Amino acid sequence: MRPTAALRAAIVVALAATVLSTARGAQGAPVPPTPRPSERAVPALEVTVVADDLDIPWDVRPIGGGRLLVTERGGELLLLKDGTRTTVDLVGARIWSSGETGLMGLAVDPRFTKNRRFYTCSGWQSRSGAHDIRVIRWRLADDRASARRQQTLLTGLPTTTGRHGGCRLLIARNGALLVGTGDAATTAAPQTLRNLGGKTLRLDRRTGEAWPENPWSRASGPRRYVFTYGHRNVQGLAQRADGTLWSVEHGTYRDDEVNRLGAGRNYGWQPGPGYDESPPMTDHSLPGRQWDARWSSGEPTIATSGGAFLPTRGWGRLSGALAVAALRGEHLRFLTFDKRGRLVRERVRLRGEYGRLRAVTVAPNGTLLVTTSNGAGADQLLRVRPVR
Ligand SMILES: [Ca+2]
Ligand SMILES: [Ca+2]
Repeated sequence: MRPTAALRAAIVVALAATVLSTARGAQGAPVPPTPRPSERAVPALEVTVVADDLDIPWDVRPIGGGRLLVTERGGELLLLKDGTRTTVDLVGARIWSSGETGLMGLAVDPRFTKNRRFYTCSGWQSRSGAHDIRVIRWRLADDRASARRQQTLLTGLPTTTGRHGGCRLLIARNGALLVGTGDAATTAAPQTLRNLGGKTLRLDRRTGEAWPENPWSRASGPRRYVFTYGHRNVQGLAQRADGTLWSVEHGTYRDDEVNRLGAGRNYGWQPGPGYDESPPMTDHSLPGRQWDARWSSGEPTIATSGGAFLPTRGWGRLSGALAVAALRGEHLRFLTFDKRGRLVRERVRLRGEYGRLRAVTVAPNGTLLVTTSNGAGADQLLRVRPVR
C-alpha cells in the first residue's frame, strides 16, 4: 500500500530541510512561512508535495486564488486547489499524444482574472487524420469545469512520430507569446525559415499574428513568426529580470544548451542527412554566424527541460539564478549568469531525490513549482522554497 500524500510530504520535508518548518504537508495546504535565508548565504531547500498520482505533468501555472492549472502529456488538463483535483474538459479538443508529444506547454494570460484566458501548445489530430502541433487560446468557464476554444493561434508546427515536439510557452513582460519548438527529428526544419520547427516563435496572443518586432514580421509564410532559429528541441523558456529571453534545450548525446536569445539569431543546429545527429549542437561551419550557448552540459547530456529565473531577492546566493529541471540528470540545476550573460556559477540540488524533473515555474510568492516526470501515474508536483 502506498503511503498517503500527507505522510510522504512529511517525510520529504524532514529529509529536505535542516530547519524543520511547521508544515503539515497536507496536499496544497498553506504552509507557514519559514525563515528566509540571508542574501549572502547559500540556502537549504525545503520541498513539499503539492500533489501526487499525476501522470507526466508537463507544465504548471498558477491562476490565482491558490489554484493551479497542470497539463498532463497524455491529454488531461487538471485544476488543483487545496489538495483537491478536478479535470477541466477542453471542449472539442482533439489532442494528439505520441511519444514526446501531447498536451504540453501552458501559459496563463496576465489579465486572467478578467478574461479567464489561457494558452496551450499540444499535438492535434485533424478529422482527416493528419496531425500537427498547434497553439490555442482557451477561456475557462466560470465554474472551472470546462474550457472553450476561443482561437487557434498557430498551426503547422511540424511533428512526425512525436519525437522533439518542443512546445514550451512563455508570455513575456511586453505581452508577446513565445513558443519554443522542436525540429520534429527532421533535417529540414532547424535551418530554414520556411518551417516552424527548431525555432523560437513570437506572436500576438490576442490575434495569432506575428509579433510586429519579429525580424521578418513583414514577410509572408512561416518566417514572420520566427524570433530565433537553429534549435533542436526547445523545452524551456525564461525571461530574466533585465528583460532578456533565454531558452533551454535538449542536446544530442552531448551538449544540452541554455541560450540567451537575440532576434534573428541562428543557434547552429543542423543534423545531417537521414537525421544524422553527429554534427555539433552549434555548428560554426554553417553559413553565416552561429551563436554559442551560455551554458552547455558537455557529454553526457542531462536532458535539461523547463527553466525559470528565480526572484532577484529571497533566495540567498541563488537569487536571480536560472533554475533548470533535468530529466535524465534527475536534479535541479541553478545557473548564475552575470549582467552580460556569462555563466559565473552552477549548483546542483535534489539529485536523485525525486527522479526526473520537467517543469519549473515561479509562483507569485517566489517559491518554485516543479513537476516530476517518472510516469506510471506516480508523478508529483513539488513546491521548493529556500530556508536558512
Ligand atoms: Ca546551439
Ligand atoms: Ca558559420
